[in-house]
Order: sequence, then structure tokens, then C-alpha cells
Amino acid sequence: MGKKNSKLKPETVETLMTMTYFSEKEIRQWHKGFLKDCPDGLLTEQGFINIYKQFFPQGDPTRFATLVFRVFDENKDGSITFEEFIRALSITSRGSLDEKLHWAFRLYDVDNDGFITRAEMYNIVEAICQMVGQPIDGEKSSQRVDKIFDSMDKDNDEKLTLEEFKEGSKADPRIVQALSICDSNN
Ligand SMILES: [Ca+2]
Ligand SMILES: [Ca+2]
Ligand SMILES: [Ca+2]
Repeated sequence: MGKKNSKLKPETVETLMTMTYFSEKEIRQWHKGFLKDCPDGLLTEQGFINIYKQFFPQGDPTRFATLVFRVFDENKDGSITFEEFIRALSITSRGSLDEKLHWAFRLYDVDNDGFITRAEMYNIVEAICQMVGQPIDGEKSSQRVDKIFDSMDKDNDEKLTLEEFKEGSKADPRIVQALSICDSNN
């Protein structure tokens, strides 16, 4: 398995160039870095969590990293290939607002049923607060999540469609910065 992934075939680079916003040079550079961390070409869930831990030493990013992992792992086989990695990276770093919001929607929609529920929204916000080491301030934070959820849920059916989520996020960018909800001081 390792052999197969250790070198980027020219046709793979071609495909990735059409599927991402990266140049050939960038793709090759990312691939080099990817192989350094994952010599067999596969990023596991634990490896993914460990990367987050380097960036958030003051909190516990395990839960959030696990949630992000499932969005990266498109075919749900339990590991991230370089192709999956670079596609997600392309959207989250250079994608259009619509692409980023669609990606965020998939993150929030933990059970993949095409809707975000109130519980799913709490879940993400809590995971983010844990990651930055800020215990969620129960009442205040849930009030804030409720407020965001209610303003997005135009038809009041207690679930957000992709459309509602996109419209709501454009009207209130706070949701894409869920971090602000952790901070009980503002
Ligand atoms: Ca996979
Ligand atoms: Ca859902
Ligand atoms: Ca709705």
C-alpha cells in the first residue's frame, strides 16, 4: 500500500490540478510534507488528532479533530489519502464562500442526513470550545447557539437545510466563527 502512494503519478497531479485551486508545484510540495508525516501515504484519525494537538496544546481538540476527520475522509474508509487531504485543504483555504459554507455544513451535519439540528450545532460549538480550552459557559452559550439557530431556521421546522445554513451564515458571519460563542465575555 505504501509503495502505491509514495509517488505522485503525472496523471494524478493533472487530476488534482483540475479538482483543486493548487498549482502543480504546490501540489508536489504538499505531497512531500504529507509523506513526511504519513510515510505510508495514509493519515489516520489518531494522526489527524495529533496534528490538532500541536496547534491547540492548551485545550483538548480530540472531539473537534474527530469531527473534521470525517469530512476529510470522503469515502469513509477510516483514513485520509493525499487526494482527500488536498481537496479539503483547497476548499477550506481557497474555496469560494459557497464552497466553504458547504464544507462547514458537512462538518455540522454529523449524521449526514442533509440537515443540521440544534443538537448538532451545540455539538460543534462545544467541541470547538474544548479545543481552545475554554469551558463552554452553559446558559449564555446555549442562548447564543439558540439565537443563531432560530435566525437561520426560516421555516421553523427545527432543522437547517443547506440553503438555510448558507443564507444565514452570509447574513451573520458569526456562525463560521463559532469561536466567539465560547468566549463568555462578549
Ligand atoms: Ca478515505
Ligand atoms: Ca444531521
Ligand atoms: Ca428549517
